[in-house]
Amino acid sequence: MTTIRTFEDYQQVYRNSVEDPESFWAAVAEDFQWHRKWDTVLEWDFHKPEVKWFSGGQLNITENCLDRHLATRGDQTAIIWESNDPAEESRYITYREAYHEVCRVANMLKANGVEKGDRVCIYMPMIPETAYAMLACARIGAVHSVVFAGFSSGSLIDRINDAGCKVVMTTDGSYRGDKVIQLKSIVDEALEKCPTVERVLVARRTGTRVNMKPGRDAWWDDELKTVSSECPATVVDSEDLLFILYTSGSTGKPKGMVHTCGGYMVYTNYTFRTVFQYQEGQVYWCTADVGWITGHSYIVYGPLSAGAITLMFEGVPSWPDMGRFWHVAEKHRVNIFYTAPTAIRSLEKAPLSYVKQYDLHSIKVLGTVGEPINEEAWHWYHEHIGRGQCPVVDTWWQTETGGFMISPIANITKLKPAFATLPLPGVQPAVMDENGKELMTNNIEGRLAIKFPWPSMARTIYGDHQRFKDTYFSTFKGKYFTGDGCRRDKEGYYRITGRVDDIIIVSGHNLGTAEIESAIDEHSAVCESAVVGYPHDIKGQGVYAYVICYDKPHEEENLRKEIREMVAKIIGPIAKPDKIQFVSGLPKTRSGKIMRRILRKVAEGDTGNLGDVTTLLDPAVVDEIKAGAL
Ligand code: 7RM
Repeated sequence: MTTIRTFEDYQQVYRNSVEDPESFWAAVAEDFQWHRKWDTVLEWDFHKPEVKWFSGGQLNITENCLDRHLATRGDQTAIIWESNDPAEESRYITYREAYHEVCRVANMLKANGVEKGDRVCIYMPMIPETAYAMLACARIGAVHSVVFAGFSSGSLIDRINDAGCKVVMTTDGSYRGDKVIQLKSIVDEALEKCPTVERVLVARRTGTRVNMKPGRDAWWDDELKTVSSECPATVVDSEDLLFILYTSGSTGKPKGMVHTCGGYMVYTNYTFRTVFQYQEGQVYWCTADVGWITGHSYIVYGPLSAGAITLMFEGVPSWPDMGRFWHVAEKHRVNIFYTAPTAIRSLEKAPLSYVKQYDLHSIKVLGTVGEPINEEAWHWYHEHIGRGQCPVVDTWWQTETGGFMISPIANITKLKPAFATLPLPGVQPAVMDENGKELMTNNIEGRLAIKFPWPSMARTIYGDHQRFKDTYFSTFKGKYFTGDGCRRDKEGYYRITGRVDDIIIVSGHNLGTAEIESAIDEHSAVCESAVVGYPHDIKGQGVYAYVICYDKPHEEENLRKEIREMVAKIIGPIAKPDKIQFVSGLPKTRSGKIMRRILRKVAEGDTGNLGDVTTLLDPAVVDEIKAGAL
């Protein structure tokens, strides 16, 4: 049994998955099209580390995402596309259309010399062609490396060169709110320093004038004119590479996380269906960009392999106004809505009328991902978007894990605001203390590790297996180290407290920044906060809080006092912020994660060299923060 419909099912399935992981995952994997069944379900050695799932199995993931749906739901919508511009017509692409489009793009790649194993960089906006590009690579056994189209040419250079990409797929330009971004010229600039790239395929989106380098660059629509709309899938091995996706490390160059075909397919499909309890015909919307792992696993591969209707949105939540998400949700009668806490907090800041003017009754399930969600934002989301009636699945996972690891199961497992709650089937978490010992009881706090492999875990860092080992498998012997801190409460529910480098030790007490932030955010005047530690003569570390208010505070000292009391009440006096700086914004990366490194430096009084700030969404906030440092 692998399907979960009740809490008892969950307990039973979870128990089976831990007692006999191989039988469990073999049963899940039965539900896919394989050209050849696997010889072994799992081979692993966490010391090397080496992990192989469904070894000997042969498949093509796109046959599972497309071909197999043609008979059953060929005329059903696969992708709903909503433009950046609310006036532009939406697109509804059926499974059959998607199938032919992917075949055409796959043939275009072949015609341009791409072969099995070649790396292809995809630097494109949120348009259906981007999903086709990913699937087209997979169709012919090429390895895609999607680079978020908000990254600059410098980041693009590093990623193209690290992967040794042969081809770049891009567009003339992209839309983002009221701005047009010249994507092709960013590519041109980058390619001066990318010797491995032989071809650039350019799709039209904005009609922006671009330079086409003869012999290197070709227009996508011209290329497509001459290709067939059928392309037999290249049969690959389970452990062949599906994609590389770069994620920033705390130091050094970005890490190219490697995901392979069989395990990734099985896991993203199973977790998508299980966590959201997806029902045939429902409209599912994940607001992430395909440039992040969330877009890979839960816009493209998970939903399409499950035969779902997946909505792809090109725009931003704040344009033309702060009601855009809710407008789109109403327009397409979205049933499952999945977004990030950072988006929730920014939309919560806008007047409630932006929500109230739309009918959101179609929404049945809500989800979040990306960072710990504070309780206050959780409640706002639950009450105002979910009408108090929809479960909020707080999905904890990572680029490295490929899919959901710890998460509620919609309408089946219990919710606890700010908790990712319980491990999914096959996931065996361990909470470790400072000495590397596993804490075996409940009501404890420590570092989160995973002690058994799961099918979609990253297999290596591209070109640097040693770094993979050092980063993830050296902290705790024989376990995967997540880099996150967590608490396991009396009932065994997990709350992720943030990256462990975000743990503050105040007078010997470990405090997770996320928990303090959550408490601060409970104050009605506070919209968002970020907490870091700084050296403190007596306590070792003190608590420094950066706080954004809905309105500029009149009585700063009073408000500081109230915030301190709030934290004392919720967590305890030990966690009271020593310093509170009011700010208008926080230094965030483009995927919405706060760059605490910068905040830490400012709190330490070291504002000289803040390191690389080029990946920030809005580098200007840094100056304001420096100027107001306490
Ligand atoms: C999917 C994604 C991974 C890091 C991870 C955590 C944080 C993600 C949650 C979360 C608390 C969550 N991949 N994180 N989801 N923290 N609750 N539900 O975000 O590679 O970009 O980031 O994000 O710190 O280690 S990621």
